[in-house]
Amino acid sequence: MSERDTIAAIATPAGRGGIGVVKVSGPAVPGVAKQVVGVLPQPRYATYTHFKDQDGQILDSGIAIYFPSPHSFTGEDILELHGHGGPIVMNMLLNRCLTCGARLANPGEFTERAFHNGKLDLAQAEAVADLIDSSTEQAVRSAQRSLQGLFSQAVHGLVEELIDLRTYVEAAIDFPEEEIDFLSDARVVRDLDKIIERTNDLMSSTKQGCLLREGLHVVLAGRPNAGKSSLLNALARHDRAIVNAAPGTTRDTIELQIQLDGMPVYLVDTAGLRDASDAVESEGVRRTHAALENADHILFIVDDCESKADKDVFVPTKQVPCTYVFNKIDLTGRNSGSFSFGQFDALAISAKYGHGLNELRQHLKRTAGYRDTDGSTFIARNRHLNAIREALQHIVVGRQQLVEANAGELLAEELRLAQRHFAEITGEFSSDQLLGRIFSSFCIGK
Ligand SMILES: Nc1nc2c(ncn2[C@@H]2O[C@H](COP(=O)(O)OP(=O)(O)OP(=O)(O)O)[C@@H](O)[C@H]2O)c(=O)[nH]1
Ligand SMILES: [Mg+2]
Repeated sequence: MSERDTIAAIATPAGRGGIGVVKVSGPAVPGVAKQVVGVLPQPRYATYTHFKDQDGQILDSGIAIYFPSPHSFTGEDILELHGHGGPIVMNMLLNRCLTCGARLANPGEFTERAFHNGKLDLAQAEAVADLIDSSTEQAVRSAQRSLQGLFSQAVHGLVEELIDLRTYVEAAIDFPEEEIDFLSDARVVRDLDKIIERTNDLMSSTKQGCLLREGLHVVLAGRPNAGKSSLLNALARHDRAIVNAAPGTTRDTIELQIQLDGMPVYLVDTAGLRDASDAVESEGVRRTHAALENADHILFIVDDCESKADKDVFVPTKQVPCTYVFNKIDLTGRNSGSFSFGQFDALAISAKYGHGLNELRQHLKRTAGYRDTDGSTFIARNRHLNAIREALQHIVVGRQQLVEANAGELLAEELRLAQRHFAEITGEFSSDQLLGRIFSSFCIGK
């Protein structure tokens, strides 16, 4: 572990701005401050000062703030130098700090140190990155709640209940002479059922949190000329893709992001599915299939003017929601709205005139399981969802062991494993490999 190193990085984005900040964290901070600023600034006070190079020449002027350990973001001594936000001047200031005993920080290293020093748990550390990367206002608010610890508290609450139950079950196993016949005790099953219910609740809030972070990938596929590009433009409310009466207009996949009440949605327009007439089109069709592989939801667009025989041309190869969208109802006179089409949900719309688009938006939200966010939504990652799923699985199996086989030891073991999965979320039980992967996905200076 190189935790005793002193690290430095530019904390503000690359480019030009009114101010830029170089952040230094670690035991060499007082030394760096004395060399660059001349003195160690008074703790937590904004001190206007000159930043000097090794020859005593002024590099820049700005604000220096010193946060002594342990009351800082990382828990270590931190020095922030707020100078002018130009790329060259910022680099000169950073290099100056590097020659005074700091080394360049790795991606996410400030947050990683905060985690190791107990300032944040893992879910909160991830929320720092998610907050910065948020693409909707609802995602920001939810990331803020995760950062404040709302998600971690929910997980801890469940872990507390698991620990209580484990203590009871393990005591009964260890001291059989006490004659607590816990196996026939209805309390255990009752508690287990309560924990299962609460885990299910947590799972559904976590799913919502994942949607806010990851968004929903919706692929628009269909035959040439069905109106895929028209629908993309209508949903995006701007003229992004070329629309033309000639079939085979779109050849490349076109992706853009919209939001539906705070849920980020990535729309992918694709080349129409048919036997391609040239090499470029056939590459386009290959890309359509690749996009379909990565879809969370497929909208299969059908020209409602086509004869019935031509309509049923698509069956997804993957287990994802697929909705048939019958377009151009302004020409056929069909009413907008939803109905069933074989095993699929279907909607009737006119991309050109906007009929049925609200129903389509609601349908996408509903099938994704997205609720409008309220004051309790937190941001989450697929990693968290998987951990909760695994934990739930162990609890359910443990309950089964108890009810069907009277096997108290096996129940105790399943509860222990469930607890471990919950602990992966907050980082109390996480491998170095996982931690490395998480923090290295941050940017430098975070
Ligand atoms: N009347 C009517 N015409 C539509 C509607 N949607 C699309 N069109 C027309 O249908 C033609 C094809 O539309 P596009 O959006 O380019 O269709 P596409 O599915 O993207 O076609 P390719 O890119 O060639 O696969 C254009 O002339 C559009 O103006 C609709 O709702 N009503
Ligand atoms: Mg098109």
